[in-house]
Formats: sequence, structure tokens, C-alpha cells
Amino acid sequence: MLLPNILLTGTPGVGKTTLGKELASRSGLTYINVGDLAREGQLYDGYDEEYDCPILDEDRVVDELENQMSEGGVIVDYHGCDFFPERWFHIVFVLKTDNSILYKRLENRGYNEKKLKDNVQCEIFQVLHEEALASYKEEIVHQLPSNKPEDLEDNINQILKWIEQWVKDHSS
Ligand code: DAT
Repeated sequence: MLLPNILLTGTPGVGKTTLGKELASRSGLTYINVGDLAREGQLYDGYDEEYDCPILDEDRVVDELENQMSEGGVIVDYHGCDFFPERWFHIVFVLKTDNSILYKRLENRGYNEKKLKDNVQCEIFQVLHEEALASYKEEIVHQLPSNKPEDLEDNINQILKWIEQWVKDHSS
């Protein structure tokens, strides 16, 4: 059976991992967290002193994922999306969280003042939405609210329906 690939993107803390894991368990698709993949494979290319974090080696991440992506049925989670091949994804979801809620979530993560401010600004200026629109066809890019547990449930149900329809449309 042919299965679609789904990209979940958005500012850190908007709920990509929560949605991705739950969606994978209910749909049977495979969840991949690009941050974890990079950590496990040490797919890094230097260190960012300002942000105190390693720099992703985007080419190696793409090489690492290529085979699995061409098979289909993958949910990819990352706070960036301009370096993935456009052909990989059948649909792209950009999660959105209200600033005050996002601030609290990131504060709970123990982010320092600069990281907090930068990430909340990233959300305010819709950086990831712009990046998704610049990287994929507009008609496959959708924004999803991600503030409360009911949003999570709604998003899962909506995406499950979309997967079901996609599978029907692509079975011969
Ligand atoms: P991300 O993977 O985008 O960094 P996450 O899935 O780790 O985000 O979620 C960050 C925190 O927010 C985590 O404590 C779970 C919570 N959260 C996620 N989605 C939520 C929702 N729809 N309603 C309430 N809390 C949510």
C-alpha cells in the first residue's frame, strides 16, 4: 500500500513531537524526529556558540532519510523545512501556538532569556510558515492551532481523515 509523507514544522515548543508521536501510533505511519536523528548519528557540522547548540549537517540528514522517504509513510518533525527535497512531502502542517502559551512551555523547558525571546519572536513573525510557503506548493501547506488538548485531538482527527482519503486516491 502506498502511504503519504507528512511534514510537521513550527517553532520549538508548538507541539510537533506530541502530535507526531500520537499521529504515528494511530495511523501506523513512522515518526521521525530530525533533532533526535541528528543527535544519534552525530549529523552535525560545527557548533553555534551564540545559541549554544550544534549545527545540523543538512546534506547528511537528507542522505540519511532518502531511502525511507522514497518508500513513503513517514511523519517528519523539525523546526525547519527549507533543506528537505520538495518532492518528499505530500502535505505540510505548520503548528501555531499563542505567544503567552508558547512562552510558558519554553520557560518550563528551562530555555535561557535569549533563547526564549528568539523563539517567541520566531512564532510572532511566522518564520516557519513563511519558510514552508517558500519551500512547498502553497496548496499543500496548512496551519494548525496548537494551544490546548482539544486542538491536538482535532488535528489528529483531521490528519487521519486526510491520510485515509490520500490512500483511497492512490490505490489502484
Ligand atoms: P515541539 O516538538 O514542537 O518542540 P512538544 O511536542 O515537545 O513541542 O510540546 C511542547 C510542550 O507543549 C509539551 O510539554 C507538550 C505541550 N503541548 C503540545 N501540544 C499541546 C496541546 N495541543 N495542548 C496543550 N499542550 C500541548
